[in-house]
Amino acid sequence: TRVAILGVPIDLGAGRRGVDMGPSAIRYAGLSRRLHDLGHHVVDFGNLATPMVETTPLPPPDARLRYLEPIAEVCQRLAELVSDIAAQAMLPLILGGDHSLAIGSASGSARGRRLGLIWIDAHADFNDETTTPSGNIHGMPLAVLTGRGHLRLTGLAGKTPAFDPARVVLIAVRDLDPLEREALRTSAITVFTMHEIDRRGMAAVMEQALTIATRGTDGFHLSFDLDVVDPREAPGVGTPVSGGISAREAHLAMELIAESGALRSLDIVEVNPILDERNATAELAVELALSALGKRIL
Ligand code: DIR
Ligand code: MN
Ligand code: MN
Ligand code: MN
Repeated sequence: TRVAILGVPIDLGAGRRGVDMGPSAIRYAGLSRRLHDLGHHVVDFGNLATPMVETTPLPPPDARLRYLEPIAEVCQRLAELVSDIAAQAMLPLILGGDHSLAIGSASGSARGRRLGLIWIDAHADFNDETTTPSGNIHGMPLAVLTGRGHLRLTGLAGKTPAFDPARVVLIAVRDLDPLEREALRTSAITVFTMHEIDRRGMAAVMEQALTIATRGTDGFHLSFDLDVVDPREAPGVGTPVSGGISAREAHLAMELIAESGALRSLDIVEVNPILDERNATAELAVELALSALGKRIL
């Protein structure tokens, strides 16, 4: 496969600083070389230009969509680029950065084709400006991509919603805000919480998830938030939540995704080097990307 790496060093969507350094940490952990050794043709497009907190006007303290304009502008450019990359038959691999960037990457990948969406995250990222307790846009991308949110964000795929909720699956969620939870319960998104994973196992959950994301679609986009992994194994994330999946379960999910042959684009997001332990979380991110792109033990 021809893999196009693209970094998005943004942290305006998160409540804590530091995920803007994620793309560097993941590259430093050897992403490009190891994908090449796996047999892929790798092109690194470098980083998208992104504004930083220090040079961006502060949003009002009660803002419900913090940094909307700069985030919308970044996501618009990102959507164009991802769409162009996909049109050249390359697989976009987007490195974050906070999860707000998925509004751009997933929208761009869904332009001109019908994709499913697999969202692997401790959180649902299903808030909008009326349900958010934080105002942070990284808590909103899944809502935006299924058609709920600010108009500056919902139209980037050239269609709204960018993804049909019936072809969207959320996996390993364990931390929901009260109003976000109600919105999720009434949506057509399929949700496999930690409860379903504990009960049925990752393999059975992924098998069903892949069926949902691929039925009648041209493949799917994967958005992987490192905070889905238990903080004991992935400490370098901005919003750790205990009781997560193990690194092995995460690998199994990625291996089954690779086996499906239907992965069209992926995000690896929310790696925070400031909070990490000797780059362990970035190294895990690389290992997981390799599994998603076909690495096998034997
Ligand atoms: C929370 C946190 N639900 C919010 N979301 C995070 O601010 O909306 N997503 N951390 O990854
Ligand atoms: Mn080569
Ligand atoms: Mn997330
Ligand atoms: Mn998360």
